[in-house]
Amino acid sequence: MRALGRVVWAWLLLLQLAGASHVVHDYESLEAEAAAAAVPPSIVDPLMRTGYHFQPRKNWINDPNAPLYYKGWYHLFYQYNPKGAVWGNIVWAHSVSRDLINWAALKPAIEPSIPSDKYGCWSGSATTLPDGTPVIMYTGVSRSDVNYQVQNVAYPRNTSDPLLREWVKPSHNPIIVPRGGINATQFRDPTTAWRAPEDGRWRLLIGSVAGTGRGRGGAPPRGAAYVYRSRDFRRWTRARRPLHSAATGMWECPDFYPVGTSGRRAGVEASSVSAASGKKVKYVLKNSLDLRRYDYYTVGAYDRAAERYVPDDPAGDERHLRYDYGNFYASKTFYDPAKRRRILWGWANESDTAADDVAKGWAGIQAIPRTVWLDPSGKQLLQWPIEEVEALRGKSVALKDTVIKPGQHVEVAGIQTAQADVEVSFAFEATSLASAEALDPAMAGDAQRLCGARGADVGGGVGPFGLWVLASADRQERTAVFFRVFRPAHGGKPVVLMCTDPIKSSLNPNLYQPTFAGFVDTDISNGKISLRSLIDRSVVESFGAGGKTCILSRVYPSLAIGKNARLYVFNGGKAEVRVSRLTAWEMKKPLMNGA
Ligand SMILES: *[C@@H]1O[C@H](CO)[C@@H](O)[C@H](O)[C@H]1NC(C)=O
Ligand SMILES: *[C@@H]1O[C@H](CO)[C@@H](O)[C@H](O)[C@H]1NC(C)=O
Ligand SMILES: *[C@H]1O[C@@H](CO)[C@H](O)[C@@H](O)[C@@H]1NC(C)=O
Repeated sequence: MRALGRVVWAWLLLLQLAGASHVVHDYESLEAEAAAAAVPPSIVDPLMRTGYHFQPRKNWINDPNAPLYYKGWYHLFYQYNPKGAVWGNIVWAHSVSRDLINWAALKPAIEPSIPSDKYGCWSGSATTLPDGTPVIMYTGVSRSDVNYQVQNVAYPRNTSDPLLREWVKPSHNPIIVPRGGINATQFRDPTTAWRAPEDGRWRLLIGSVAGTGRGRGGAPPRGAAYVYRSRDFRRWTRARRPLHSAATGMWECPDFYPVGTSGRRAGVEASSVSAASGKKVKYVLKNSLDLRRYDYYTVGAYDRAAERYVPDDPAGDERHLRYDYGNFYASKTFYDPAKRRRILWGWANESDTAADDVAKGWAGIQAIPRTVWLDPSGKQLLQWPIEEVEALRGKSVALKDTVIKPGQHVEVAGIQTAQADVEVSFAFEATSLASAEALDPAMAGDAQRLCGARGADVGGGVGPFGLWVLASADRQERTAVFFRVFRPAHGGKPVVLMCTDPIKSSLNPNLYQPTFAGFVDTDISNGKISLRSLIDRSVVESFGAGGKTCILSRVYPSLAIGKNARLYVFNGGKAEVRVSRLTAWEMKKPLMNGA
C-alpha cells in the first residue's frame, strides 16, 4: 500500500507543478502573508500534525464524500485542493482501506472535465444499485460568474476493480438542474438515494433554500431538503414540496436515514425499509447549517405517502441537537454491509490562522469514524468511535478507585499522552448533588454560553471534574474536558453540562479558541458518568456518557508537544469525585495515505 501511495503522490506532485501557473490569487497573497507573519514555530512542528486521524500527506481538505464499501474495501472520497493548504481548485481525492484506519491514497476520482463541472466538483454521495454497482452523484459548478450548481453522476469504469480507480461521467450529465424557482447558487450536496420497495422508485435529497432564498424581516431564509425521484437513476423529477424545511438558513450536506428503535447498535440500510418490512425504525434528518457552520439533526418519522419528514419534537429544528458540539461539519453517514452498522464521517477544520495553514502545508482532518445508533430513549443518537480504532492501542496505564479531593488533580503518568485513547468512569456520592450549583435560568438553554461563563477554572459544587489533556508539566498549558452538574431553578432532575475549555490550551495568542459545550441528557442521580477522549496532538475528540454528547476541539499547544504532553484528572468542585476506573493507551500510527 505504501508503494501505491508513493506513485500517486509523485503523480500529484507533477499535477501540482503543471498547475502552478493557475494558483489562485488568494493563495499567493496568503503565502506572502505567511512569510511576513510571525508563525509560531510550534505550529509548524511536525509533532503537531495529527497521526491517526484521516488526512492526506499535505494540502487543504474539507467535506467527506461518498463513503462506501465495495468488494472488501472501504472507500473515502473528500474535497481536496491539490495545490495548497487553503480552499480552492477542489477535486475529489480518493483513498481506500480494509479497516477504516489504515489508508492508501489513489489518484483523484473526480476532477473538473465536462461543461457541467468545469468550475467545481463539489460534495456528493454514493448509492449502491441493485446489481451492486456504486454510482456517485455530486454537485458540479457549471458557471464561474455565479457558482451555478447542477448535479452530475459518475460510474466506475471497471466494476471488477475493487479499488474503483477510474470513474466515468456519462454524456447525459448534468442529470438534475435547478428549475422551477430554485436558486441555482444554493442547490447542492445530493444524498445517498434510497429505493422504496412499494414503487421501485429512487429518492434522494438536495440541500437548498425554500423560495428565493431570502428571509423575511431579517430572519434567516428557510433551509430546505428537496426530494427528487427517479425510476432509472437518470431522469429525476422533483416532488412539489421539500421533505422538510426550517428557518435556519441554507441547508448544506443533508443526510437522511433510518435507525432501529431497539436500542441496539445495528444499522439499517435505507432501501430495506418499507411499510411491509415490519422494521421498527425512526428517521434522522441532519443538515449542515451554512450560517452557523455546525451539523444539526432531529429524530422523527418519514411519511412515505406524503413524502414528508416530521420531527418527533415539533420544536426540534430550533432545539439544536448536534452530532458534535465542537469542530465538526459537512458530515455524512453510510451503511456498512460488512459489519451491519451505520458509520458517520465528519470534517474538522483548523483553529489556527490561514497563514499558519500555509506555513504548515496542510489544513483539515476527518474525525475518527463513529458508529451511530438511536439511544433507547428514542430522543437522540449515540455515537462511538468505530471498534477498529482500538487496534491502535499500545502501552497502557490505569487508575482504580482513586479519590480526587476538591481542588486537587492527579497525574496519569507512565505513557506518552500526546496521542492517546483515554476511558474514564467517574463516581460521586449521590448526596453531594445537594451541593450542585444553581442553574441560571437565563442560560438554561445555551450550553455554550453557560460553559463560557462557568469554565474549567471557575469553582463549582459537583464539578467541574474531568481531564486536563495536552497539558504542560507546570500545567500552564492545558485543555480541559469536563462535566459540571447544575440544580434547575424550579426543581427537577439535575442538569449535566459537558465542556471542552481550550482557553489555556496554548501560549500562542493567534488561535480561535471558543469554549465548546453541550448538555448531556443522562440521569446522574446514581452519581456516575463516563468520558472517553481521543487525543491526537492537535485534536481532542471526546465522548460523554457513552456517546450521548460529543465534542471535537482543535488545539495547538506551544509547550505540551510530543513527550512534553501530560494528562491529569482534576476536580474543581466542592464535592469529592472518585475515578472508579481510568485506562489510557498510547496510540500507534496507522498507514495514512503515504504520510
Ligand atoms: C478491471 O479490473 C480488474 C481487477 O483489478 C483487472 O484485472 C482488469 O484488467 C481490469 N480491466 C480493465 C479493462 O482495465
Ligand atoms: C440566490 O441566493 C443568493 C445567495 O447565495 C442571493 O444573493 C440571491 O439574491 C438569490 N437569488 C434570488 C433570485 O433570489
Ligand atoms: C472553522 O474555523 C473557524 C475558525 O476560523 C471558523 O470560525 C468556523 O466557521 C470554521 N468551520 C467551518 C465548518 O467552516
